[in-house]
Amino acid sequence: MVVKKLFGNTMKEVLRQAKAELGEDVVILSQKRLAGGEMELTVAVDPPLEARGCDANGLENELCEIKKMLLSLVEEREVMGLGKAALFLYQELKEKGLSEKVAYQIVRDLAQGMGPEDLLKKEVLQKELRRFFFSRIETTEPLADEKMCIGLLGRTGVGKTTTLAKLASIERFHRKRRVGLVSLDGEKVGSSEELQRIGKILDIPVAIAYERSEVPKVFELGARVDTLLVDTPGKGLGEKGLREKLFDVMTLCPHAQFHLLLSPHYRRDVLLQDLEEYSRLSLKSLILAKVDESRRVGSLMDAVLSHPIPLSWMTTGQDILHDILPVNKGMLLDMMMEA
Ligand SMILES: Nc1nc2c(ncn2[C@@H]2O[C@H](COP(=O)(O)OP(=O)(O)O)[C@@H](O)[C@H]2O)c(=O)[nH]1
Ligand SMILES: [Mg+2]
Repeated sequence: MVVKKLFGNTMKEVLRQAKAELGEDVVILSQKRLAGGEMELTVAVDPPLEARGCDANGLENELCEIKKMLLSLVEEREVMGLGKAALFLYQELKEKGLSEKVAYQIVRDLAQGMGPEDLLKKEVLQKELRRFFFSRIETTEPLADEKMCIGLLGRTGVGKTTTLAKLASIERFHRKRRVGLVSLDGEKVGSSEELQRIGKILDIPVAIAYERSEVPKVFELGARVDTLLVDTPGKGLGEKGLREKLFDVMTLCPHAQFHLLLSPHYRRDVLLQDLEEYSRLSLKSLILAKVDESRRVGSLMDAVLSHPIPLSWMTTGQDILHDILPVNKGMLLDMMMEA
């Protein structure tokens, strides 16, 4: 599901714009008149099948696989056409955990700007690889001075609650803001005790919405703080009405931003599955979690390079006061190539 906000002078005008951009099947999630008189409409629509990649069933799935195989054969032939050095690099990148598709994109990009003999020079190659990474991966700094509502998404165990505690600590102690922690994850055993513990350590209010009906009450906390941090359960948007709870959050906090946590712990197909599941919401950034636990970040970088979502933070340990830092692209590239 794609969620989008549109603006215009009248409801009719915005709706027309929504239908023109997203098709007749748009569902209206919320509408309101802004202080300046403008209308704001939040709508959702399922992306068309072809935009969802190879996730159709049966025969279509098989055709998709065959298409992918053919493409990779064509790519391998083309890499060979770029010379021996390009082929070595292509194979090395694949060994580091990158997919054929991304490895080919990199080699083709590098070979375009370099002579064949340059590809054999280690230093030139490293410099060019760095240039490619720095130009292809965007970063963002989500912490702003205005009121914020930050929701973290991702599978169970990826590090959402710990990362929220780290963000709460930055907001509370470094940026001296009023912080509140709310959770939509009322199911996980011990999750409420864990949140209460975090709330106590950081001296911040904590509230949990077990049911959808409790969301508005719990989000009243937002009025008393500068930064509201939102924890979520980790079994996908379909779990116990999470999607609907998140829609309510978007209505209650129009400035809400969502971030997806990915970790090098997981295989590439799992990372891509999470990206597909959660990018149905509009994601502000990806957070790379637990990069201290595995130096093999190739699959993670492959997933990152396959989606145009910027990166924000990376987390590097269990200490909620220290182990988070803005994404460092150079460090990630070094980790990938040295693994
Ligand atoms: N090594 C390491 N462990 C982490 C990191 N972030 C979280 N953890 C640990 O991973 C486990 C699951 O984290 P948690 O925040 O509960 O995950 P959640 O289920 O997504 O909320 C806990 O034991 C955390 O202490 C990190 O950056 N590095
Ligand atoms: Mg949790």
